[in-house]
Order: sequence, then C-alpha cells, then structure tokens
Amino acid sequence: MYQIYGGPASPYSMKIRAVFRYLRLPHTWLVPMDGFTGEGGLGEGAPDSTLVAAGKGVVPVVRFADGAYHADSTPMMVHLSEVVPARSLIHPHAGIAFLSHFIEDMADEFLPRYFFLFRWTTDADWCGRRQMIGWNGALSDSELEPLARAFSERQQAMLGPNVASIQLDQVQQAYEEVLTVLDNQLQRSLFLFGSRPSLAEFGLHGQMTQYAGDPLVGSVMKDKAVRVFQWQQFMDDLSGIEGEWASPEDCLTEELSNVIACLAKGYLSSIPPMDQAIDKSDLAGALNGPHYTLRCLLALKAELAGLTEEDRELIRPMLAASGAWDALQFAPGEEAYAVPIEMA
Ligand SMILES: N[C@@H](CCC(=O)N[C@@H](CS)C(=O)NCC(=O)O)C(=O)O
Repeated sequence: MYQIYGGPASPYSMKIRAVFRYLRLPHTWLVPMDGFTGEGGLGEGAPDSTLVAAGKGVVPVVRFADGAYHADSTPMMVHLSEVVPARSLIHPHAGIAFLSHFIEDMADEFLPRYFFLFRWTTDADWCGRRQMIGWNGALSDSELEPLARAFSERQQAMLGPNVASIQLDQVQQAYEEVLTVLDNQLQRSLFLFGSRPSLAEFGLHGQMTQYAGDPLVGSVMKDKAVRVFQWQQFMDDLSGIEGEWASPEDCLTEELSNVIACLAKGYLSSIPPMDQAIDKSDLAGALNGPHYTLRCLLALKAELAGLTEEDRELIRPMLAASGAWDALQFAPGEEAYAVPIEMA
C-alpha cells in the first residue's frame, strides 16, 4: 500500500493522487495535520511530523511499501508506469512521448505562475485562510487569523520584489488564452494522444484543480471554459477508463499544436532570466524553483537529442511552429550539465 501525503492546495499533490487512481494502485491519502504554523518549512517545528520524517521539504511525498519516502511527481509517474505497464502514461512512440513530457513539464514549471500571482495578491486573504484550515483542521476564527496572516506573508515573499509592477490584467489575459486552447482541445477529445491519459494530461490536471478552486481564476474558468472546469473533475478519478493510444500521425492535431504553442509562449519567455541567473553546475538536488525548472529543461533537451532521426522529424514541424524547436536544442557545452530526473 502506498501512502500519499499531500497539501491542501498543492497542484502536484492532486496530480499524483489522480495518477495513483488511474493506475489502480492501492493507496491512502492524507494531508498531515501536524500543526503547521504557516512559517518556515513544511513540517518545521513539529519534529515528530510525517513531513519531517519524509525529509523532502515538499509535498507530495509518497511512502512506498518498503517504508521509504519519495518525492517529485514527474519521475514518480515514470516509475509507476513501469510498475503498471498496461496502464503506462508514456506513449509507445518516443517522439509523441516527448511531446507529452514537454507539455507536462510546461504545466508543472510554468502554469503555476498565473494562479500563484492571483492567489497571493487579489485573493490572498481567502487563500491564506483556506490553506491553514487545510493544514490544521478545525480552528476558531481567532486561532486561524494569525496562522493565515503568517502563511500569506510567507507566500507573498515568494512573489519577489517586483510584484507591484506586474500588470494583473495582462496575466489574466494570458491565463484566458490557456483556457481557450484547452477548451478547444476538449471539444475534440478528452485526451491528447488517444483515448487514455499520458503525463501531459496529469500535469495539466494538477494545475487546473488549483485554477478551478481559487476565487478569481476559478470564476474566470467557470465563466469562459466550462469544459476545462468539468475536465479537471473528470481527471481526478480515471480508475474506470480503458483506452487506447492513437497512432503517432493521428496525435498531431491542430488542437494539440495550439496547446503546445500557447504554453511554450509563456514558458519560453520565463527561461532566459533564470538561465542567466543560475549556475548550471549546481542543479542537482533541487525539487522545485528555478534550479529545478532548468534541470528539467536540460533533461528535455537530452530526451529530444536522444530520439532517432525519424522520431525527431515527425514532431519537428509542430515544435518549430510553436517556437520551441530551437529552444529545445543544447547550447554549446550545455549538454554536460544535463542530469536525469530521478525520484528524490
Ligand atoms: N517537483 C515537485 C514539486 C513539488 C512542490 O513544489 N510542492 C510544493 C507545494 S505545491 C511545496 O511543497 N513547496 C514547499 C513549501 O511550500 O514549503 C513535484 O513535482 O512533486
């Protein structure tokens, strides 16, 4: 039996729980209520807590049957696909599998930006209260208030010093563009690569659960993208789905191309500042944040470079049309810094 420890508003926690359900792997789910005060690291201040025992500093963490804790949803999905090969999340064509991984990575590493901004500006009061109730259970208003304030301040510090200059209306517009391409995809098919889900759908699902739940971004989704709202509820439990992969050629639809192009526009614009600020010899060990984003990008570049010529050429036009092809090639000397992404 696997034991999943998640957070109350954590996209990666929702993502991995949906994966366990789809894979029909027996598991339990728990948000550890260990008295998180809203300050410091998760589990900090409660030495006996599950999250301290897990020692990863992030949620979700999963305790495997041998008692070991593991973190990092993406390599975990790859590992679990090997455990349940009949329901693997990886398309058998390596080029299509790359597209799925690329979408999943952009969902994980870029899509949180929009909801996180509204979560800790416009909606900070509601979101701070909601999360501290989630982490602590039953609390009176007077108990909740200082915890919620501390947590909101902790999260707001992550927005960085330039947050006041960000144009919220432009961010909302970029978010609505994501909703539009997803809603268009969902008019054609609930899955991107056939009638079964891949890494990509679970990455998108995790993020969309948060967009659906938060006040402002949730009301925009309900107003403009009813299919996306329903889809993230659908994705939450796919245990009954029995589907097939589409042929590689049939996967390359206009709707898919538009999803990739829309995500790549935002994601790729976020890379150069990180690339300039970060020493690439220091990427190992990161589980989130800019170091992790760059580590994942290097792993994607290595995956693309490792495809056969034929597999690469099949997906090249779609990646080129989205502006991502060049950005997914190693710069001179960069290859040396690529490390495989493995479960922590
Ligand atoms: N790459 C990790 C990212 C996990 C992650 O960043 N989780 C967030 C919550 S959604 C977290 O635990 N942040 C640490 C904190 O808030 O202290 C994964 O895919 O599982």
